[in-house]
Amino acid sequence: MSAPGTPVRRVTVLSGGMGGARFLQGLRHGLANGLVPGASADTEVTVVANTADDIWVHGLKVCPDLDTVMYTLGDGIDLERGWGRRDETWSVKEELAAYGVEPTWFGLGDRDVATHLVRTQLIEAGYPLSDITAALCRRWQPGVRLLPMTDDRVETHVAIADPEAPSGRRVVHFQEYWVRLRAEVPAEALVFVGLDEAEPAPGVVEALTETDVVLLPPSNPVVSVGTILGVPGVRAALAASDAPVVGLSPIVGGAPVRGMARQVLEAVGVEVTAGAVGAHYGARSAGGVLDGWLVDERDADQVAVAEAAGVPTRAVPLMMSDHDATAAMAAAAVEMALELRTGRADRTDREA
Ligand code: FO1
Repeated sequence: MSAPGTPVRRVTVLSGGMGGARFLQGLRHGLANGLVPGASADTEVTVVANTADDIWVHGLKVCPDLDTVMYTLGDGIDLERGWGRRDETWSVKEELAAYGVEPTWFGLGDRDVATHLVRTQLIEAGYPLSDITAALCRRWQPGVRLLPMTDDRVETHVAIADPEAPSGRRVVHFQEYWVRLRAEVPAEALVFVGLDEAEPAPGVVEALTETDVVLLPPSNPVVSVGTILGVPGVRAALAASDAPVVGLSPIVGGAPVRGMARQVLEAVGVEVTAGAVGAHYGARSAGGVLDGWLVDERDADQVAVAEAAGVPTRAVPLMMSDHDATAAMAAAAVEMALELRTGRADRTDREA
């Protein structure tokens, strides 16, 4: 923890895929252009990324959220799709389909396949995912330290209705739910396979305790940020950290900006509103994780909802329409963190 008034030298971001990656682009833009209060171009950003979207396909280990952050910040992402490489070709995918090999619904681009081949070879050579991610980032130079939430295998699976099944339900991998089923059937339950046995990857606990600010970007609060928080030891590290934790709502104007937050929030019984998500994360003073919460101006009515749960909340523009808009969101979050930290320091002084 840096003493009050010291600039923000380190920021840690708990990120999913697309939403988190876009937010990180804006944060990086803001830091480089002096737009983030108390921070500078030298501020170090560490990203702890969700790995529960990971899937083994065609014998390859695919890590969608790690790759989306790496490709986005390394300028290799296909901006239209929001995942995978730009200037992509699909010969491998087409040839696999010609053999009738499943899953045909999950497309691996030819350039993307190289990433999965390197990752899989290194896994088979015995390297942990955190070392492998660091090795891949040596090529992509994302400008942040990118850590998987854990080196252990964790996969989100989704229980859906299946009249033919004796139990009336069957479980599919998150990617099948999201990509093949397009999240068009209700997610009756979420199962985070391996999460309870997982350990934080090397550097993750320190990234939460030895930092100046922790940000929860507008990623999915259940299957992205939620899974990171679910890794045993992560919540305890946040609770022990001196760094203020500020989150940004992924629900804007009463609806998820993109992705399937609606289906998974309903699966865990959380109302699809900016206030309910803030309350779901909870106030750190009440055993939750947030010191502050940002909602969009269109959801100003939700400020009272989150504050009723003990979470100091502000309404600011939250549409990541371009890098400047996103940088302004990051600046608002860091500014709130600094005020909360100072406020907390005052409180601590008073208590001392
Ligand atoms: N999303 C799709 O909608 N269709 C796909 O075929 C697909 C393939 C794919 C391959 C690699 C990868 O890293 C991501 C891929 N995604 C695809 C996106 C993926 O489902 C999402 O990035 C996250 O898992 C959800 O946040």
